[in-house]
Amino acid sequence: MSRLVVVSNRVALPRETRAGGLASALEAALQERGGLWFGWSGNLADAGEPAIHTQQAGQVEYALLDLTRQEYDRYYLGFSNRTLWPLLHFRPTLLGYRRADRDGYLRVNRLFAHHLSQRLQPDDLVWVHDYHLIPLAAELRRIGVDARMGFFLHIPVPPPALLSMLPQHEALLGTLAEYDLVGVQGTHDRNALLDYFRDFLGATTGADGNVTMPSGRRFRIAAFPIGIDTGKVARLAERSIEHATTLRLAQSLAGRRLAIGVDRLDYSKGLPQRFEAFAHFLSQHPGWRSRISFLQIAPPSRGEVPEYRELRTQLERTAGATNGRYAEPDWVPIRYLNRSFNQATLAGYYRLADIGLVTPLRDGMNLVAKEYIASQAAADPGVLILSRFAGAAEELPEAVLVNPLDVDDIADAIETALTMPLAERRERWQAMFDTVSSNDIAHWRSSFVEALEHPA
Ligand code: ADQ
Repeated sequence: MSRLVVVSNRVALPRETRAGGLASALEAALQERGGLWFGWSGNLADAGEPAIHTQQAGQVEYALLDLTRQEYDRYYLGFSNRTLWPLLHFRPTLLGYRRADRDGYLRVNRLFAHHLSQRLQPDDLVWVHDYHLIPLAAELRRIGVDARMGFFLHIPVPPPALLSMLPQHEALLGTLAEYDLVGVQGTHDRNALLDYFRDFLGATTGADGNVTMPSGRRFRIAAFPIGIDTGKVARLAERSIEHATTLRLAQSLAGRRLAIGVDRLDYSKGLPQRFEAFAHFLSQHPGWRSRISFLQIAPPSRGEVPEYRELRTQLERTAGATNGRYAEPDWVPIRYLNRSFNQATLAGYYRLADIGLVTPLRDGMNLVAKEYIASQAAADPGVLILSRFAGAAEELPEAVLVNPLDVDDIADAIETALTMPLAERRERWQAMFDTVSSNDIAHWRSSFVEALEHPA
C-alpha cells in the first residue's frame, strides 16, 4: 500500500485541541498507511531559509514550514482570503485583488513544492487540501514529481461566468489539471467546474467527470461530500446531557425553547440575515416573546481581513438593537457569544436545542448541520433549518430548507419548527440521521483515497 502524504495550509498536530473531525479522519488515514502531513506551521519567521519543524507520531511524520510576514500577508490574508474566498463564495463585490498577492500565493506554493519534494518517496499518494494550494501539483510536476496527486476543495465552486472574473483565471484554475483527481463537495460544484473546463479551457468533459485537456492531459472531477464522525458526536451528545455546562444552559432557559447557531464569524454564514430573521419572527409572533432564546456561538476568524472586522461590528449592533427592543428583565432574545467550545460542550448544546439554525449564504458543506442532526435524541429530536445554498442541503432534503436571504422565509421556518408535530420531527430526523451515519467522515476519506489510488 502506498504511503499517504497530506498537504494543507494548517496542520493539526496530534493531541491538539483545535483538531476536529476532519483532522482526526486524516490522522486515522495517515496512521493506517503511514505517511506525512505537510503544511504551514502557523508561525511567522524572518526572511531567509525557512525553518522546517518536524515531529513523529507512530507511523506519521509532521513537517511544518514557517512563513515570513510578507508571505503570510500576500498568500494567506491577501490572495487566499481576500480574493479566492469571496470569489468562490459567489461574492465578487467583496473581492480584493492585488497582483502582488497573487505572486506571493504562487511563491508560497512553489516554496511548499520545493520543501515537500525533498520528503516525497516514489509511490507516495499525495492528497492536497483546499483553495490555498490550487497550483501545488503544477509546481510539483514542474520539478519532476510524478506521484499520483489528488486535490479536495472544501468550499463551493461558482458558475464559470463568476470564476472568469478572477484576473488570469485560466492560468490558475488550469493548474488543477495537473492533479489526477479533483474532489469537490457536491454535484453543483462538480458540474460548475466541468462547465468551466469546457467553456474556458477548451477541455472535453464526460458524464463520468473525466476531463481531457487540449494538451491531451487527462484527469477527473468528482463529488465527495464530506461527513462528520457521526458515532462519536452522537455519543458525546448523549453523555453531555449530564455535564455541568449543559445543565447550566438548560437551567438558564427555565423551560423556554432554544434555537442554536454555531459558525465561524464569517460573511459566508449569513449571520446578519439570521439575526434579522429572528428579530422579525419576534415582531410577527408576539406570543413567542419570552418563550424562545436564540444562542449564537461565533468565534472570530480572520480578524486581520477588514471585511471580517466590519461584519463583527454589524452583528454587535444588530444583536444589541434586538435585545434592547425585546428583552425582559428575565429574558434576552439573542445570546451572542464570540468564543469557542470543545466538541463535547457543543454536542450537549445542540442536543438541548429545539432548532438548529444553519443559514449560510453559501457553504461548501457545513458540518454544523450534520453535527446538529447527530446530536439529537431519537425520541424527541429537534428541527434543522437549513440554507438551500449549503452543500449539506443536497444530502439533507428532509431539513426545513430556506433561502437565507429571505428573512420572512427564515422567520416562517422558525414558526414551522416550533409547531412541528413530534411524528414529523422524528420522521425527518431519522432520514437525516441515516444519511449522516452512512456518509460519515471515514466513508468520505476512504472513498477519496480509493478513487485516487485505483481510478475506475
Ligand atoms: P467551515 O467554514 O469552518 O469549514 P463548517 O463546515 O461548519 O465550516 O465546520 C466548522 C467546524 O468548526 C464544525 O466542526 C464546528 O463544530 C466547529 N466550530 C464552529 N464554531 C465553533 C465554536 N464556537 N467552538 C468550537 N467549534 C466550532 C470549511 C467549509 C465548509 C466545509 C468544511 C469541511 O467552509 O463548507 O463543510 O470546511 O469541508
